[in-house]
Amino acid sequence: MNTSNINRMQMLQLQHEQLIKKINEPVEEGNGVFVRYKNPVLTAAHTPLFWRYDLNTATNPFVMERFGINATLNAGAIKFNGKYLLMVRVEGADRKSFFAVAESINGIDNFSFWKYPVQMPSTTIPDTNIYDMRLVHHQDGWIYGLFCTERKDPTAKPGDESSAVAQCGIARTKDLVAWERLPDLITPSAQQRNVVLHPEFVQGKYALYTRPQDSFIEAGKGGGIGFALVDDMCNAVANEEVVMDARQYHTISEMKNGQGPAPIKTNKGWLHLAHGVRNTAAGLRYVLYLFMTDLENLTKILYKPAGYFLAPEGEERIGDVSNVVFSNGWIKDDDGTVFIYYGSSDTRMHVAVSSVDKLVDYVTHTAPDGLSSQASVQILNQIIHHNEPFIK
Ligand code: M1P
Repeated sequence: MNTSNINRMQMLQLQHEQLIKKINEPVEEGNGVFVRYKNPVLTAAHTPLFWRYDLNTATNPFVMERFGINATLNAGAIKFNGKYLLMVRVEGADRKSFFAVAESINGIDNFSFWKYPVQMPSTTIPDTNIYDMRLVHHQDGWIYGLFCTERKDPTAKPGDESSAVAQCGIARTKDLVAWERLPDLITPSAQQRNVVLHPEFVQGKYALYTRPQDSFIEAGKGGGIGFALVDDMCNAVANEEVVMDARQYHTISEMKNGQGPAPIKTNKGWLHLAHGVRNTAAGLRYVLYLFMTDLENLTKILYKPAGYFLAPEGEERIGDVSNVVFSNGWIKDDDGTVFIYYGSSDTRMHVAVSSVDKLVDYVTHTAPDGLSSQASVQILNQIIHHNEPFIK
């Protein structure tokens, strides 16, 4: 061990501390609906050095990484014991994802990881990859984590090493440390991803937002965001899935869509955050959108503004899977502030801040998609006409 390697370790530790403690700043220019924050709240470089390096310079004389972290993305979120907690999808250099909790006292910066990642038990069929957890503190008292469990397709032909099956894994906890794994959700669909538990009982049952899909990537006949009821989360079987937010031609979600985090209850309705996917010559483009459903009839959409609410911008546009924003976590504070956590391009995590009042104003006062160029011009003309007395 020479002095330059001791210096390198000290330098890494200093840089890591500076990164974690970096103060985040709001980006002032915006659309008035939310405020983005300048720095990502989490990147691969935020993961602890004691995960990535052997800190013992006697056994790591070259101060090399021993475990590579590729990305920190698509985090579930919850306020727990007064702290803002992210259940982060951490992806190793080996392409396997796992969950780890990072906490902050203000929700916008200073996120630091708990010492150990989540040791998620498996079912009788071991998971190959787990990701994108939605955390929900349910009315029944448990905190549930619903996530995608991915396994090799047992029907894959010899030589096919990429066909996979996605299903909804379910686990519950009281402390986010010890997890009880429950059997995977069973639905009428071949595969599932983006399944989210509604926080309240509905007709005495557990309610789920689903995303039926024909295959691992393609939603196919799976027409959009579904809704299903199950009797028991310890043996979750949905016999029927109703598509409540259908995909539509020439919209931001013509290829796919999926529920984001669990909806937020407001006095006007349930506020939903979701992602929509469309195809382009440059590949799939993932954006976020909002909609609101009826407080009693959960599958009835009351408001759905046209187009996206938040789309990739600047560095968000580039990463492992470029042109993607994806959210599966938001936190509503008692004062109505809403922290929207989103992953960009399957690489890093960001926060945008808004409020229940602003989001409700946005969903209730933005026109729905008229589904044609002519309809868009009509909507624009109405706005211009309304503004006539104020135009200088
Ligand atoms: O790569 C973009 C996203 O792709 C999947 O989402 P969906 O099933 O809606 O296409 C997920 O793997 C998600 O994690 C990822 O961000």
